[in-house]
Amino acid sequence: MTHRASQSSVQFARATHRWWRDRRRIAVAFGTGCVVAALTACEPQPRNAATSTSAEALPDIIWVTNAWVRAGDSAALTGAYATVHNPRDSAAQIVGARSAAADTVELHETMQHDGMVHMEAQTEIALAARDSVVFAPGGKHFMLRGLRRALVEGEQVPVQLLLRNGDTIRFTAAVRSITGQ
Ligand SMILES: [Cu+2]
Repeated sequence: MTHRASQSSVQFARATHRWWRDRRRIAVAFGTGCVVAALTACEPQPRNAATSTSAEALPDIIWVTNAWVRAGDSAALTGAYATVHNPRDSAAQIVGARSAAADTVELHETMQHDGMVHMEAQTEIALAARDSVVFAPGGKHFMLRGLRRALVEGEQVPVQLLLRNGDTIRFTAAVRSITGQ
């Protein structure tokens, strides 16, 4: 009985030692990861030079991924969403948007004040240098007012973003169901 007990306590001690050793290794690996991440964030990047062959990802072109618009009835209002990437070394500003599918497109942000959710129109949305801005339900979005016709799931809707410097960013947004699926 005594012998067994001491054996298991030796095993426990070994296991604990192993755990500490592994934990130190994990800590070291994690520390290295942080340094790499920090460097990546601070250093100017070669901007997709060698890794990307996509025309959309060429340096100095603001581009859009994951663009979609929520299905809606004619004359109704609906939201469009996307991720806008700015690979430039300087900031840019979205100052407007338009679409052939709607009378007007506004820049909106969903906000919470005193537990109440509401949307605020924005005159400008900043795109920091070498950064991306996500437009998503519950956050920044493009509000399409006065749909010229019903938007049905599976369709593509053209959208243009207007930048303060006069540039226009064109993309198409896929119509998704009301639930966004
Ligand atoms: Cu809105």
